[in-house]
Amino acid sequence: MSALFISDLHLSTAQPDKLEAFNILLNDIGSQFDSIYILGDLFEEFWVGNDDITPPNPEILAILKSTTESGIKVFFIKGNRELLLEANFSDITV
Ligand SMILES: [Mn+2]
Repeated sequence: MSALFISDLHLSTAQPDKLEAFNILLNDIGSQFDSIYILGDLFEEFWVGNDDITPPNPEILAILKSTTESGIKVFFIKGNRELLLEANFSDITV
């Protein structure tokens, strides 16, 4: 059993290279792990709800979805950027 822990990526459209690195981390390197723990502040902009499709939210959600669909368990602990994130967040990432 192995786990990958990441935190404070603060992903935004201002840093597309970091967004691509996140994709590689989860969907290539992440395949070596049973579970991935995201320990807050995945987003740079404050999370305001599942219906916010402001970039890069759709890209980030697609990365999370493809990771969970591959069978890796992804756990998310809210950071201050995600204070409004609710339990139904998993509805759009699983
Ligand atoms: Mn932070």
